[in-house]
Order: sequence, then structure tokens, then C-alpha cells
Amino acid sequence: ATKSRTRVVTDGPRVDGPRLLRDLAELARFGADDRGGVSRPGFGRADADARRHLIGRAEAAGLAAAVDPAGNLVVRRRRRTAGPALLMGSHLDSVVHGGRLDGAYGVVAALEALRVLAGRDEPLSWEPVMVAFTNEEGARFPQAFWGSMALTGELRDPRRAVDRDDVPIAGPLREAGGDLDRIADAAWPDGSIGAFLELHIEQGPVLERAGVPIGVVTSIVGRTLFEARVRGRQGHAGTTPMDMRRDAMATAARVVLAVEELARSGACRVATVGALNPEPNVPNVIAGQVRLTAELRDTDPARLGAAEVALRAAVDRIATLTGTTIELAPVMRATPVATDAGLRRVIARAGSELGLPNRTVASGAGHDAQIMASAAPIGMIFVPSAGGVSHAPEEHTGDRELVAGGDVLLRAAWELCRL
Ligand code: HGY
Ligand code: MN
Ligand code: MN
Ligand code: MN
Repeated sequence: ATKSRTRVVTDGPRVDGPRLLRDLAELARFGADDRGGVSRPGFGRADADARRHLIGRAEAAGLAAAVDPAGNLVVRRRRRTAGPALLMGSHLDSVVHGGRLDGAYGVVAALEALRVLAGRDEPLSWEPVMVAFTNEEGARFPQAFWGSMALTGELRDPRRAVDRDDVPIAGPLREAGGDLDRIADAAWPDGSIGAFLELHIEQGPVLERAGVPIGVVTSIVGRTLFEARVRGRQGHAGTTPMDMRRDAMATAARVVLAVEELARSGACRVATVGALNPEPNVPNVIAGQVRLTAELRDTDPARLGAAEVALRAAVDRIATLTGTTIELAPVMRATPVATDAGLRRVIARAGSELGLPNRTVASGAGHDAQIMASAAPIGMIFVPSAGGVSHAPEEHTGDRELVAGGDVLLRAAWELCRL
């Protein structure tokens, strides 16, 4: 923890706390689910409705809203400076049975910061811009970080993107206001972004345990996501002798354990199979095919690469042993990144000037910021997560802490834009 001697100041912009909290509560209606959180997978109906709602909020504040060909929502002031953008935001999509804060909080706070800055009418040399990235989570279409990768021109093979039922992305993208034929136009020119700031809940226990309201993020974990397809032979569960089977389900189970073992043996920090789709998924049928995801995370790119090699070797061994074939295709690679040292100082100073204790913290979750790092210096602000819980309906952060995080984002943005 850093002990700061910075004097608390009373000047400078502050967010409208009740407005920020109200916007957040309204957004939670889109995809609200019966377990208390939200289910708002990218490119679904609720995601599109949430985006439309936010466009309305932006326009009601006199701001200009536009959706780019990747489905990203970009909100700007109507009268702009010619300077580079200070881009602020996060994502609107969620996991299935997720919380109401992951992503949405950073978007709503960015809109609030932009609203306040636009209302001050003071000369700025950087242009504050809000962005809500599309499909950060990859809950339905597994191409996580879709929107930020499109904005940085790093989207690989967008035409091949399908969901787990092999539905192509073109239609759902169009419904989200995007256009696959023009997806390359979503990329911003080199040098157009001065910095990217993302405010997010921590999703871990560090800040709450330390009793510190503001986290200055130092690094973001790297993540490689694969889709594996196990192909065996479908058959009758009663009549096919065990030695004549090529059971895709039993094989998939071995793959699940091999992925877990990668992390247990220390090859990488964490490794997870989160999704499994057997076919035909019926009790008395030997599964003919199983699709599953495998994701590996580490803060060291070399270890992440080595873990990928080890995963391939393990999968090949399992295929030989079981007489099945297993295809392992990378869906998304996000390298580990450090945040910008200068932006860390700006964020810490903003916190201290607001009288908010702050400390450094590393992110084990992925964020659009790590994709944006290839295009601009990035900074991230965390607020505490109750019990460290996230990707679950119980995700919670107190109102005061939510508003405090918004104030830090706004103050950091104000300092950067006035430069
Ligand atoms: O999965 C992640 O780390 C992020 O929440 N998308
Ligand atoms: Mn998430
Ligand atoms: Mn998130
Ligand atoms: Mn039968």
C-alpha cells in the first residue's frame, strides 16, 4: 500500500453520484435474471437493448452516440477538440448468471465522466470519449475481446466466428448495429488515442481485505482460449461393448482433467474448461462429438506459450489412447500487459487528492484494457468486490465505493484532458 502525502483538494469535477447509481440500476434491468444478477451475453437481445438504452441516455445529455461496424458504442461531445482521444470505458455484455457490475460499471462511470466534462465547457486538449466494447466475455460467441480487438485492428478471422450451435456472427452482429463487411473500418488510426482508462470492480479479495477503496492496477493476466472438438463414434449405450467404443464424452472428461492438471502441476497459473457441449447429449447414447473450451492464464508470456505446447501434447496423447480425434483451435490470445507508469501516477494522485486511500493491485481477470495496450498507454482503476466474488449473481460493491471509483476516473480524465 502506498501512503500518500498529497493534500486533499476541494476543487475539480465530481460525478453526480445518484445519477451514476441510477444509470447502473437501470442498466441491470436488461438481461436481469431470476438469480439476482444479469445474463447478457454479447450479441443477444438484452445486450442490444442495453446498448439502445445507453444511446438514449447519452443523447438525452446532448452527447453524440454511434455504433461502429464491430458493434462498439462510442459516445462523444458534439463540439470536439482536434486532439487525441482520452478513451474511457469497458463492456456491456456479461457472462450467463453474472453480476450487474462487471463491465457495466466501467461503461456507466465513463458516460458519467464524459457528461460532467462536457457540461463544464472548459478548453481541453485531449477529447474525452466513452466506449462500450462488444462481446468482452465471449459467453455465447467465444471470441472474447471482440470489440476491443476490432478497434485495435487485431481481430483474427472475424468471418469464421460462430457460436456453439455454429450460428455465424454476421446476423447477430447486424442486430447489434454492426456490419461484418465493414469490420475493418472499426479500427482507429494510429496515434488517435492518447490514453485508455478502464474502471472496473476488482473481482478479487485484495482491496476489501486491505480496507482500501481504490486499486491502481499494475498488470493484467495473459489468457489463451481454445476450442477443442472431440470426435468419436456415436452408438448405443446398451449394446456397444466397452472395447468397441470411441466415446467422445469419456475422452472429453480426460481433456478436462488434463487442462486442470496443467495449472495444478504449475505449468501456468490457472487453467479452466468452462463450457462443454456433447452431442447428442442423451442418457442412452454414446456421445459422438463433444465441443469444449479450454483457457489458460499466466502473467508470463513464455510460460503461457509453454503451457499451450504442453496442452497440445496432452491432447494428442489422449486422442491416441482413446481412438478419437481431437482438434484444438485457438479462438483468442490476449498477452499479459503492464499498465502505463505515468497513468498509474495520475490515478493514484487523483485518489489521494480526493482523500481516497489507494494501493497497487494486479488483475487476474482479463480486460479490454489489455487489448487497448497495443494502441495506447493504458490505466485501470479497481474498486473492492464484496467477498472477492464475480462472474456470479452475488457480485456486489457498496454505493459509496462505486461513486468513489467514478470520481477517481473523472478526476484522472480531467487531468489528462487539460494537459
Ligand atoms: O474472463 C475474464 O477475465 C473477464 O472477466 N472477461
Ligand atoms: Mn467478466
Ligand atoms: Mn469485465
Ligand atoms: Mn432404442
